[in-house]
Amino acid sequence: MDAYELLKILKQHYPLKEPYWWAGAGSFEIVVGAVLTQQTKWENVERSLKNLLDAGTLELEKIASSELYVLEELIRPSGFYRKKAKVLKTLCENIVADFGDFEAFKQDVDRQWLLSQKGIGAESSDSILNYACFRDVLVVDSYTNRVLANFGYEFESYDELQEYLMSSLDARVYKLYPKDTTLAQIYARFHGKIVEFCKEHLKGKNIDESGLELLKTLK
Ligand code: 39A
Repeated sequence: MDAYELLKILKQHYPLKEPYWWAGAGSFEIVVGAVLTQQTKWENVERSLKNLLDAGTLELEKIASSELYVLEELIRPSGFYRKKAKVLKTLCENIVADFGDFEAFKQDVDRQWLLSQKGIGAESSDSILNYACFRDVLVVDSYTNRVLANFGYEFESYDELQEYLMSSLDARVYKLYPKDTTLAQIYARFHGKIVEFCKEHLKGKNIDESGLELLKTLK
């Protein structure tokens, strides 16, 4: 499948409100969202983020220094809250220890550092790199995997799927966007449009009839 053709179709049907799709792109909130969103619905993440915000805890230093049991209660809506609270607190402690503050983290962090953090996998790492740090990294997830599987494309690993898509989103994509649009932003929007498409059209592992109709020109 040519990801450029997929982007062209999704672009017509899924206009996005936010420039990077994920509200709050560039902020610390993305780091928290990227950890909490694993194995749960986005609506549950939003409830946890609101709890953290209301408690005045949605900041790097606050999470790093908060008591684990307090954090657990605040993020309870997003499930697996004991594990996620520990992962999040440890990640924040390590960001403070290794980078000092969030701005330095945004500038200097790399994928290897993120992947070396306990409980942080490829999807969370790439979400942080793209949506918080504006790096040219495409996030792939189970939605992306399932869309491609519906067209007969199977991949052995996250990295293989990512590499395949990033290489077919070539220089042609810039022509679809205003001149000052960055590649990081195009990747963010592509990922966002796939999520929005899947929320509407993915039924289990399969794309429904109206979804297939939208994508009928793809091979
Ligand atoms: N599954 C998701 C989302 N659904 C989302 N939004 C809606 C805005 N984000 C940011 C991440 N993962």
